[in-house]
Amino acid sequence: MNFIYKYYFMPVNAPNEYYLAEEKYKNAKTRDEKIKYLQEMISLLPRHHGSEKLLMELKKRLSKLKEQKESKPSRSSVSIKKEGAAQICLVGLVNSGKSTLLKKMTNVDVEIDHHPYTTLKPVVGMMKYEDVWIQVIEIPSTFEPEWMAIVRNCDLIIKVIDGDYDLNKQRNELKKILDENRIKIKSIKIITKRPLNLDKIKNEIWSNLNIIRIYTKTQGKDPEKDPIIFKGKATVRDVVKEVHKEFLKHFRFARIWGKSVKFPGAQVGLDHQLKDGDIIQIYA
Ligand SMILES: Nc1nc2c(ncn2[C@@H]2O[C@H](COP(=O)(O)OP(=O)(O)OP(=O)(O)O)[C@@H](O)[C@H]2O)c(=O)[nH]1
Ligand SMILES: [Mg+2]
Repeated sequence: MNFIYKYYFMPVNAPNEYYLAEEKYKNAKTRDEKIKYLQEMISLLPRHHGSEKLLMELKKRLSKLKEQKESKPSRSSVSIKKEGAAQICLVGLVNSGKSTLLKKMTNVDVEIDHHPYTTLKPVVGMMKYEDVWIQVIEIPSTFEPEWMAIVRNCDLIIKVIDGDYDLNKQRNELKKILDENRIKIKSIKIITKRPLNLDKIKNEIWSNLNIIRIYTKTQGKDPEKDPIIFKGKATVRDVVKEVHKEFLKHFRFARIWGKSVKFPGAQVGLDHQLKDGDIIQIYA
């Protein structure tokens, strides 16, 4: 995947060996391997004006890697524990503005810099949407297999497209990367480095997550503040099971207030399909 460098830097006319080393570097699983191939890349890179910037970046990466303690890849380091109502991943080419977007969405303290590859490990933030939290993860643009495993497991991908560069080229590159990693997860696009309407983005994310929030209530009381969260679809049966499995045996009917019924407090059975925001009172 040579495009990352080719795309952002002047052509360096590197020999094929350089790109082979780069490929090995990208596929390297351990820090030692990465260091080895990065050193190879540095030694193979021709020295001229057009390659200065790239050389500097490679050296910066090498010193960062050397500073890092060797950590054995383990399953626990691969997955990030899901928190909140959903997990979404910011996937974009290097320097496209992922960290800046993450900070705007979640206020997390993340390093933002004009140097490429500032983010080398996934960064997690929590974004509030109305009364729920959504976990947002920046995926490093090295697209290493362990990071792509996180993407494969998330609920929605945000393709981060740099508004300063060729949009189509980036879309194609991202599609290629996701295809290569056999990732078929629903995605939306955000173009960065342009005026950003955060509320609009949050609404778009929410509507693509297909999350259903259901608020239970008991007679004469206000609905619970914290909703029960369902993905995709939810019936009264799902809610009853969630509240207490025993209730299923004694279930008589439920009353619903919200979008799934024609009038407030309508009486429904176990198979009734609920909608986001519905309030339910169970009679058992
Ligand atoms: N003017 C402007 N600059 C931006 C915007 N978003 C990002 N940048 C700049 O673009 C550069 C890269 O931003 P980051 O947010 O670090 O990008 P990234 O995709 O996280 O970068 P890596 O982690 O290195 O892949 C920084 O210099 C940012 O200040 C934006 O909306 N407007
Ligand atoms: Mg970043």
